[in-house]
Amino acid sequence: MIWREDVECASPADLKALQSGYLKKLIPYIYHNCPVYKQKLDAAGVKPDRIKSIDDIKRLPFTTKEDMRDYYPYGLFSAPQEQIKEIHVSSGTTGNPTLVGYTKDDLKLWGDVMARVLGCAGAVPGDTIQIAYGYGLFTGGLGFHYGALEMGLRIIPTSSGQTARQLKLMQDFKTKIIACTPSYVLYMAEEAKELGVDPAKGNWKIGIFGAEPWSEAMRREIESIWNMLATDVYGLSEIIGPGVAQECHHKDGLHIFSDVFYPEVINPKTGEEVPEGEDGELTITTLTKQGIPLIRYGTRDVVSIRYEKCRCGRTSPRISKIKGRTDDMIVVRGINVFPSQIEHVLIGIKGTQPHYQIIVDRQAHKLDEVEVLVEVEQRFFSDEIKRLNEIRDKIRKEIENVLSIGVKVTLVEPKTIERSVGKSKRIIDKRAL
Ligand code: DLL
Repeated sequence: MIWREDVECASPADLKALQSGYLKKLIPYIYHNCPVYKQKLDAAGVKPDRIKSIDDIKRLPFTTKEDMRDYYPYGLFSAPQEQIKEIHVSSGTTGNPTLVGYTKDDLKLWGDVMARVLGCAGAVPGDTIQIAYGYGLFTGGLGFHYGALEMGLRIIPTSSGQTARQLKLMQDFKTKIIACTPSYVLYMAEEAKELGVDPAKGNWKIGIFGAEPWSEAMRREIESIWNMLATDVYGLSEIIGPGVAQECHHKDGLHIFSDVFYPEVINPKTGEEVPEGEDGELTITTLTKQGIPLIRYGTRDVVSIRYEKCRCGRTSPRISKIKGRTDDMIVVRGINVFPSQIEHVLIGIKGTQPHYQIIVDRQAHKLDEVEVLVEVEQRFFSDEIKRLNEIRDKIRKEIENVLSIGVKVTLVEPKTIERSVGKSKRIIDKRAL
């Protein structure tokens, strides 16, 4: 079933007319309601009433992750606070988290685009979906929930974790669609086998996996173990959460809902659009959001884009799988981790050195593991072992507090971690992503 066939299969000219109409309304709206954007647009010499077509987007200034942090909490909002009905946050680099707020209409939009995600993956009204993305401040659980409500699915809102129970509910309620991170579904398979459940035999047919990078090899593995179609879903909190792009059953690029999230692929060095098919930073303008609309937001996700029509009939542009990041963020078990967050913790702990390394690994079908090597002053090694353990536990607790995931901390003597002349190598990612 094709959800919103009218826009997803629209001719390029009709799509452009729709986008142009939205942009013409958006720019005066943010200019008059958000002082930060007024200043940015004035500085770029943009007169809101001169915006006539989507092509004028090239004259607009970019919005960055730093802007989100610098104007925290409400600086980038265009709607008054009393109209904000829901708030989500995701981890920022240091200090302030990234905050997003939704008006009632934004929540409706979220439900709509998520219903389109579900439709694109092959769901039809009446299907049963198990939502094993985390519910809470993370946008995964509730985003899928709103979309499933909008489409009329039967929802099993398990959230993440409690794997044995997930597996039981999947069997008892004949789950057809499973939504979670790709690493979690592989982990579930392992647990299933231990519990004597054959993951290849069940009612499940479609998986909607995202929130972290995964490879074609991982897709093949998931599809053969679970005997289901494994599709990729992309999104980020700043834009809306999940609901920005989704693969159809051809699995040949993620359809980006460009009627509402206008994509450009930009060379970060020049600020110019790269030619079709070449890699660059995915940059998105939210054409219809009200609470915190963003113009030309640099996602820092590296993709390429194609505009040709898909075999499924959709004309919406397709982005590649996420090929990397323009910054040093890594995603571990669906959680965004910046090395600077760990650095921040270490700076606050006496006796540690600012030399550390993060090792991320994934044993077959196990969840990602993070080990942080930290150099501590030599004197700790001549002290009692108790002191060494105390400082190790303190570091571990503080890092876990900031990152919200379990880590292993290993203390090492000064000068153990390799020094580099240029950019230091903070992360060793051993996962085959
Ligand atoms: O991860 C939203 C989401 C929830 C997407 C559930 C899909 C499913 P954030 O926590 O703000 O939001 O993290 C966004 O995660 O900029 C990417 O770097 C990464 N990411 C998200 N989806 C994918 C994907 C949610 N399919 C950041 N492939 C993004 C690779 C992804 N990376």
